[in-house]
Amino acid sequence: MPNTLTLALSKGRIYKETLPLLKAAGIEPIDDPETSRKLILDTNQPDVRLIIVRASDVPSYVEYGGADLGVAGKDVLLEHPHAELYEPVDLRIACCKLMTAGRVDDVKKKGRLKVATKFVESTRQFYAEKGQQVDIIKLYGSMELAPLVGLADRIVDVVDTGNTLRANGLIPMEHIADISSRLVVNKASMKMKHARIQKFISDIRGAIEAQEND
Ligand code: PRT
Ligand code: MG
Repeated sequence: MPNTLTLALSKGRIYKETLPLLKAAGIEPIDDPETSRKLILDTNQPDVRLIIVRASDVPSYVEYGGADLGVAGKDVLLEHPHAELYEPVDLRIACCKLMTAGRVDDVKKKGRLKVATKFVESTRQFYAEKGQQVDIIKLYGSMELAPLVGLADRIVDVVDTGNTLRANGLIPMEHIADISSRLVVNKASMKMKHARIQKFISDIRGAIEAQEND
């Protein structure tokens, strides 16, 4: 839409951690997506609306113009290496690490590894850079289960406290990347709505700085 800004967010931690930044930038949603079934949320600013999508769908919505802007984890963006997107701001929220992990009793596994992950692109690149041949098994969730039932020797997943790994007898092994969420922008929107988007970006940058000086 010509004069509105549509921002794509996922429910859960990204929504929760983006909200204070939006608020500091003067944008407040009228409905709460955790309780409302609406997928399009109006805000107190008549020209800004939020859409609620799956975390892994944010790059597609923004690349193909379903949204002008979005917030996506770097882990998700790394899975879309050819996406035509601008990534102007590191929001420094939803921080975690992309890591390999495996069973405590299987640290010295020799031979070709089977690696289960939903992060196929990052995993392929990580092992290729090490010159290590592996078999990658694509999963969509609950990666921690794979080594426990013999589906895989290793997983690649995002880790915050490591509690989920530990609770399943797994330990983090190699650090692949530091992850935080990024503001992404549709390329055509950046041209067509340049002034409005630049204002949004500078408001958000101001909100991040204010939060860090708290
Ligand atoms: O849930 P859905 O399949 O729809 O998508 P999603 O799991 O990708 O979304 P969501 O909302 O869970 O995560 C959104 C983004 O948050 C991710 O893309 C990451 O960039 C970021 N993030 C930050 C995390 C975590 N921290 C995190 N801890 N994403 C997932 N986790 C998982 C972790 O894998 C473990 O299963 O949360 C669990 C708890 O982590 P520990 O290490 O504290 O136990
Ligand atoms: Mg999740």
